[in-house]
Amino acid sequence: MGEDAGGGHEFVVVANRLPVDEVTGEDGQHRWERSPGGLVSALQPVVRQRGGAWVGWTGSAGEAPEPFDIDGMRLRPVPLSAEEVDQYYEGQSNATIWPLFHDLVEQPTHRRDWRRAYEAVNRRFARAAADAAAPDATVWVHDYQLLLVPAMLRELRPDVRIGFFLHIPFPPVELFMQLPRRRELLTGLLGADLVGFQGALAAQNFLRLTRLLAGLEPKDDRVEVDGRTVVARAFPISIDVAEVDQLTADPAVQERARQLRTELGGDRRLLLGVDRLDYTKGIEQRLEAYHDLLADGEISNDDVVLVQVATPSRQRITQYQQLRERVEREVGRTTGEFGDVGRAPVHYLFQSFGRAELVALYLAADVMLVTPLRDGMNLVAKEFVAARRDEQGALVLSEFTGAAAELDDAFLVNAHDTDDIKRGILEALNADPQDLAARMRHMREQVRAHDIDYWARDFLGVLGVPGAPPEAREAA
Ligand code: GDG
Repeated sequence: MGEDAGGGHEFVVVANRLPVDEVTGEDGQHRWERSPGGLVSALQPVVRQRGGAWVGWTGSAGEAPEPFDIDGMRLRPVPLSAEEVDQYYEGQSNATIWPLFHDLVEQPTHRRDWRRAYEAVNRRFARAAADAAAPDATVWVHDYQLLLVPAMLRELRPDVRIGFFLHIPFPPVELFMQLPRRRELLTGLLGADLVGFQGALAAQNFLRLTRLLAGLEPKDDRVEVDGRTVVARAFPISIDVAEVDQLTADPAVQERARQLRTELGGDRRLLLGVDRLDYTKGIEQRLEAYHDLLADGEISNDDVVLVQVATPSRQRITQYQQLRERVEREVGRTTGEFGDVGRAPVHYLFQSFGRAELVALYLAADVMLVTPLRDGMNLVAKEFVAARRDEQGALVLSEFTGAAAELDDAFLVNAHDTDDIKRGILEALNADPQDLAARMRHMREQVRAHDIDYWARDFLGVLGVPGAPPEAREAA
C-alpha cells in the first residue's frame, strides 16, 4: 500500500529524530516505543495512511538498526557516529544555529569542523530520503538540524515535492548574515517547494533574505528560483488538544491536582513554570522577577508559591551547564531569603515528568508563567490553555513567543524587562475572576480551533497533499 514496485514511499518525513525511544523491558530486552508528543501523533496517521516512511536518527551513536515498522510507519534509521553527535548535533545545530536563530541570547560558536560534519550528515539524510521516496513522492523535512537537506534532496531527486518546516524562529537578516557559509544555508532551504515558519515575521525575514543574499525578487509569499516557485508562509504549530482533554477528564489527574494544591499550602496561590532548561526560556529573568516581588513586599511567602519544572536538556553543552548553576543559585537565594521552615517559596524540579503529572500541574496553577526571551511557538502556553476547561487561571506570556500572536488575551510581557514581568504577574494575581474567565474562553477557542491536526492538514494542503482526515487519527 502506497509503495511502488521499487519499494519507494509516497510520503516521507525527515527529522533529526525518529519518533521512537528505545526502552528496556523487565526481561532486559530492548524494544522501540513510539515517542509521546503532538508532532508524532499528528504525523503518524498521515504517514500510516500513505504507507509512508520516517527518516531520522535513533538518538544513539553508532551503527543504525535496519529499517523497521511501528504503528504502520516504516522507520529508516540514519546512523551518526559519536563524533558526529558532538559536531553536527551538539555543535553546529545546538551551539551555532540554535543561539543565532534565537536572537543571540547566547553567543554562538563558529567552527569549521562542525560545519563540515553538519554538511556530511545533511547529505546522509538527503540520500536516505531520496532512497525512501517513490517517483513524484512528497517529502516533509523538519527543523534547523536539516537546513541543507531540501537542496541536496532536490539535486538527487528533482521529481519529488519537498516541504520544509522550521520549528524555531527565523532570525532577522542582520543576524543571519553573521553565519559562515550563510549562502549555502539559504540555498539549502530554497530547495523546498514550501518553507513553513511558526510566524509571519519569520517568513518575512526569510523572504527579505532571499533578496539581500541571493538577489531574488520575492513577491507576496513567494519567490522564483531557477524557474521554480518557492512559497514561504506561516503555519503556527499547535498541540494535541484531544490528548489534553483526555487527561483533564481523568478523575485521577483531577485528584492529583487537588493534592498538589493541598501539599503546596492550600491557601497559597500557585505560580507555575514548565520549560526545558534552556537559556532561551527566560527562566532566570522569571526567577529574578519573583525574587524582587517578594523583596519589595508586593507578594509574600504566605500567599504565593512558585513551582518551576526545568526538564534536563542538552546537558553536555557548557552554556546549559552554566545556566543550570545560575538558576539553582537564584532558587537558593530566594529560598534562603524568604523561606520558612516547611514552606519554601520556590519548588524547583530538575526532572522530567509524565504527561499526567504535567497536566495535573496545569490544572492546579493559578498563574502560568511562560516568559521566553525568544521562542518559535511555545507549546506549554497552549497546553495550559487547553487544560483549563474550568476557564480559570491566568497566563503570563512573553511577547517574544510565537504563541503571543494567537494568545493575545494573555498578560503579555516583555520578558527581557524584569519590571515588566513583575507587572504582568501582579496584574494576573489581582485580575477580576470574570475578566480571567473571558480571557481564558477566548484563548481556548483559539487553541481548540487550531490544533495540531489543523496545522498538519494546512501545511500538507498547501504543499498539495491532503492531510489525514480526523477519522484516520481515531482509528490509529
Ligand atoms: C521547539 C521550539 C516550538 C516539557 N517538560 C516535560 C514535557 N515537556 C513538553 C511540554 C511541551 C514540550 O515538551 C515543549 O515544547 P515547547 O514548545 O514549549 O518548547 P521546545 O522544546 O523548545 O520546542 C518551540 C516547538 O519546538 C514545536 O514546534 O513550540 O518554539 O523551541 O509539549 O509539555 N513533557 C513531559 N515531561 C516533562 O517533564 N512528558
